[in-house]
Order: sequence, then structure tokens, then C-alpha cells
Amino acid sequence: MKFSKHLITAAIATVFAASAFAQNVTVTDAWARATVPGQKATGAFMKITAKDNTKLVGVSSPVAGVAEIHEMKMDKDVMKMAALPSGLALPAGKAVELKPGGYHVMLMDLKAPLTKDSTVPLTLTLQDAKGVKSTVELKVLVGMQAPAMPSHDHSTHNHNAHQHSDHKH
Ligand SMILES: [Cu+2]
Repeated sequence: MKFSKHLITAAIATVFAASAFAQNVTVTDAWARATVPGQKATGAFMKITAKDNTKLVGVSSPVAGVAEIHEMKMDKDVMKMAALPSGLALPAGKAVELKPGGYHVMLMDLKAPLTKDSTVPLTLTLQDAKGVKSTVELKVLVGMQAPAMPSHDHSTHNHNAHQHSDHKH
């Protein structure tokens, strides 16, 4: 049965090639922090897993005049954040987590408040090891904290909206 298995593999490979680079990157648990009127900046967070060595080199969103990839770190007891000048490395097969207090997508110069339970479009620009760029389009849920959903469940329109707010920090 070796022959037919090869045929199947070839067929799948063709499908993947047709749908491009986005297949090589998986984004889960994406969310952006809701804002109040007058607030001009917020953060967006997610887990990104790349199949091959990749870099996140840019972000953009129609809701923000400026979007950057930021890093937060302690500098002599002071929490500071700064844009990553050469992007965020996504090593092959390793989930890279963007979360409050760490790496995050910074959305600045917001054009309108981000209201809870709405979604905002976010475009990630990725660069592979050969320098080829591609983009991934996301719809990011707006909330006050990470969505308490199992990260593997993409099926999802639960009729009873779960609100697990009993997180232990
Ligand atoms: Cu920031």
C-alpha cells in the first residue's frame, strides 16, 4: 500500500501549497484588551506557533493608527516596554506566547474604543527563513482578559456563554 499512501501525501501537499504560507503558522487564544472612551492605546495577545523558523515582523489593524510588536521587561525595578526593532522570532514548532507583562501587540492611536465582545481585524506580517514575507489575517476578540476557552476548540458557538472568571493568579 506504499504507492497509494504517496498519492495521498501528494494530494495534501498540493492543497497546502494552494492555500499558501498561512498554513505554516497557527494562532490561538487571540484577544485584545477592551478600552474606555478616551483611551488611545491597548494591547493584543495570542499564542503563535510556526511550523518552520519564522519571524513576526509587523502588525497592522484598521482600528489603530499605529501598531507595533512590543516587549515588556524589568529595567532596574521599572517595567518598561519597547518595540522589537527586528521582530519577534518564532522558532519552529515552539508556541510563542504574547501575553500581558511580556510580548504583546501594541495598538496605538486608536480610532475608536475597543468594546468588549466585539472583534478587531489584525494583520500579522511574517517573514520566513528565506526572507519571504506573508500575512495572516486575524479576527481578535475584545475582552478584559484572555478568553477562558480551551485553545484547541475551534468549533465553537456555545449557546450557554461560559464566563470562567475564577482564575487563580
Ligand atoms: Cu506596549
